Amino acid sequence: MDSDSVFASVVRAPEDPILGVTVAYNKDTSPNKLNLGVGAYRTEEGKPLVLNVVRKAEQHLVNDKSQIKEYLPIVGLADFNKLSAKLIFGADSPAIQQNRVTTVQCLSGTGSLRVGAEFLAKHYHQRTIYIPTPTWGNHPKIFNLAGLSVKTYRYYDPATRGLNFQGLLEDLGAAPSGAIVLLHACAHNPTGVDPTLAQWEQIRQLMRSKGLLPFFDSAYQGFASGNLDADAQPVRTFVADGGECLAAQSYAKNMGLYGERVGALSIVCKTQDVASRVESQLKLVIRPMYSNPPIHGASIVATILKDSNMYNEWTVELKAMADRIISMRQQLYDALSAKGTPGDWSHIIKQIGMFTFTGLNSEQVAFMTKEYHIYMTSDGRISMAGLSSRTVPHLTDAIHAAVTRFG
Ligand code: PGU
Repeated sequence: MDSDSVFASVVRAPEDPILGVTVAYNKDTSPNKLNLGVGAYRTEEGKPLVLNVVRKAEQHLVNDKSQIKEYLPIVGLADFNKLSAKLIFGADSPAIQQNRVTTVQCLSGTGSLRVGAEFLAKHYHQRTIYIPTPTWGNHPKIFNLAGLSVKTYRYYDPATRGLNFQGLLEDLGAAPSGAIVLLHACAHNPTGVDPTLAQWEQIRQLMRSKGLLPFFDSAYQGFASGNLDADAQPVRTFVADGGECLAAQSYAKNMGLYGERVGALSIVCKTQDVASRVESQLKLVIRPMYSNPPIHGASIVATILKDSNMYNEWTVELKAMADRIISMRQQLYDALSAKGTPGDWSHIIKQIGMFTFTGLNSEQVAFMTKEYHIYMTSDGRISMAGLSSRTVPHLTDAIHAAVTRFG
């Protein structure tokens, strides 16, 4: 009997709005089903992709008898941390040369955000964080649980399907001095809308003049433009001014290491001494949470980043993924145009990164899932990486029917 259980009063929680889409997709028996929910890269054949360079690095690790499975230090693999900081801040970053960056290996992007948030909740004087509307659905949950108070700033304008730059400046301008501001480093999720470099510069000036603390979430470096340096440019301009910031990096997308949970948190400080004290406290955050991070994924990343041949091979494979996504945008846009689907769909080719924020409403999404077996998040976001030339016509038919029916 249920009532005999000490957990009888536990109520069923809803599925996660993003990962739950995959759960529903897996239950669907239709041969035409299509998962455009989770942001995970698929090939033209619709299959998950393990990069060749990752296979090569793994082979290299298997053959290397000096590789052991001991515990890593609390902060993770030293090489991985150094190389990760170089990847995001640039090889010639003065902040790195001056040893005022501390980097700790964390459990992918999510874990890096969580460790950073816990550190800020404990040691930073302003416990308010501003996140964009909309943003990745896990952001408010991560920051709330860590004990930060979450507020929002305007970001997306549904009317233009572009950036609400004026609203953003007003909201950050009205934020209390010292507040933390979560910024998507590139390829904003879910909107696919990024500020231009000139707008970034204005954001930087405003934030520095008010002493707002930037916390970058870099989950898509290389996925926006296909170029790792170009995608890191916004972060680098904030570091170049000598100010402080945090950055959470994920290798889930750009190395296809989703399930390896490999990422890094860097905190750029004013001086080497502050950085080393900050690191000592990060260890106290990590130790009771998961003690120390796993070794395999970080070893793959370090192997690739430190070998110039493998690094170059990676950039080629990364560019190919980014290019395939860009070509999917064009194909979907062309197909909707050819079909005469009502509405302006030019945002599909203007937005960047993994996602298109289609503007389809939850009723239209539910219709597409029920009638066409197309799975996506209810906010109308589709993962362009889940699409292929073969499935563009099916998606086009579904969007056309949804828009015509519930226009
Ligand atoms: N930050 C942003 C902006 C993200 O979009 C994601 C992943 C993460 C961090 C965390 O990624 P890690 O896997 O922890 O490195 N968002 C994807 C993946 C599914 C999910 O929600 O975790 C998405 O589909 O939005």
